[in-house]
Formats: sequence, structure tokens, C-alpha cells
Amino acid sequence: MKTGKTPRNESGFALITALLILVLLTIIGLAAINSSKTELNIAANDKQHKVAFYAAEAGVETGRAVLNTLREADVGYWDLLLAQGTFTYNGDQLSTNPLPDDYPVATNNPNFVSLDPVVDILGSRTVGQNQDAEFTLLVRDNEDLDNNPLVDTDGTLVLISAATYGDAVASIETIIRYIGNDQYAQEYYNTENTNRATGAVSGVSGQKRM
Ligand SMILES: [Ca+2]
Ligand SMILES: [Ca+2]
Repeated sequence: MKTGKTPRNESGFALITALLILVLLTIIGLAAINSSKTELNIAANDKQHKVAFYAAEAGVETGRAVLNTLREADVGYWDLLLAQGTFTYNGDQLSTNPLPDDYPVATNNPNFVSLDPVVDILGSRTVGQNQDAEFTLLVRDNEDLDNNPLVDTDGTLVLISAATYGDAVASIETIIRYIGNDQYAQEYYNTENTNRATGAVSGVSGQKRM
């Protein structure tokens, strides 16, 4: 048996080099897959939030229509809504509910009442291709200087529409103003938020639509 150093094996060196390249390519591939997954997640979150936002927008339109219709029918209905009183409209018994504990967005005013029971009788709160986005509506009196949050003296209310779609929540707070018999309403978008950190659309504060 021969003793001494074994000569270096060049095919072994090539094998190690090939393995190193293979590991490197695998790492690059995995990083690319990871990056693609992140991009897909961002796109999915963005879509969810956009659907939620437009559902909230639909809620604003519905709330505005319901409030204007009721106001048109009887000037006292808004006060009954604020005070959670029961009244009859077109044969239906209507009444608001207290501010729900599980409302999807924070409100800083306990005078909000839920308009949902009224909307559920007069219309629908689900929207979207598969009716899988849902909005929920709150209403309260604005600060109309009569020291009474249960009585509206200036034809103006605050409406919040919060919509959920998947994990996303979007809310819009608006001012609904009724002037004369014109069914006039004015909206200010002044809140807009989401539970999702990624994919949130930019804020729309200060936008005004007549
Ligand atoms: Ca008032
Ligand atoms: Ca008012």
C-alpha cells in the first residue's frame, strides 16, 4: 500500500464549485419567490381595501338617500332617528339602535346611533359582485349649538359609513345637509382608515363633493 499525500482531485473541486453555484442559485430563486409572494400579498391587500372603501362609499350614498327620503316624508323623523324613537314610514316600523359595541371603527362620540335597522328595512347593506362587502352606518346630530344632541335644528347630521371586505375595513365620515326641499346633501370625507398596514390607499381628507 502506497503512503504519502493523495494528489488533489480536480473533479472533486469542480463538484464543490458546482454545489456552491447551485446553493447560490437556490438562494436567489427563493428570494425571488419570496418577493413575488410579498408583491401578491400587497396586491391582494390593496384590492381588499379598495373594495372596502368603495363599499363604504356605497354606504354613504345609501345613508344619504335614506336620510333625505325620511326628512322629505316628515321633518320630525330625523329627531326620532337620533332619539331611537319608533315611527312608521310606508307601513314599516322604523327605529335606530344604540351605537354597537363591536362597531368596526372607533368613534369619539357616544351620541352616534346605528342606522342599520332602518336601512335593512328600506334597502340593503351588502354590495359587490357576490354581495360579500357590507357597510354599516352610524348617524348623530352635528354641533348645532342647541345643546341637544337628540334634536336637529339646522338640517345637518353626521353620517359614518364603515365597510368591511375580507380583513379590510374602510370608513368615511360625512356631513349630510338638508336644505329646503332640494334633497341637497354635502359630503366631506374626513376619515378613512384600514386595519391593513400594507396596500392602504392614500388618505382623502379634505375632499368635498357637492
Ligand atoms: Ca342639536
Ligand atoms: Ca343638526
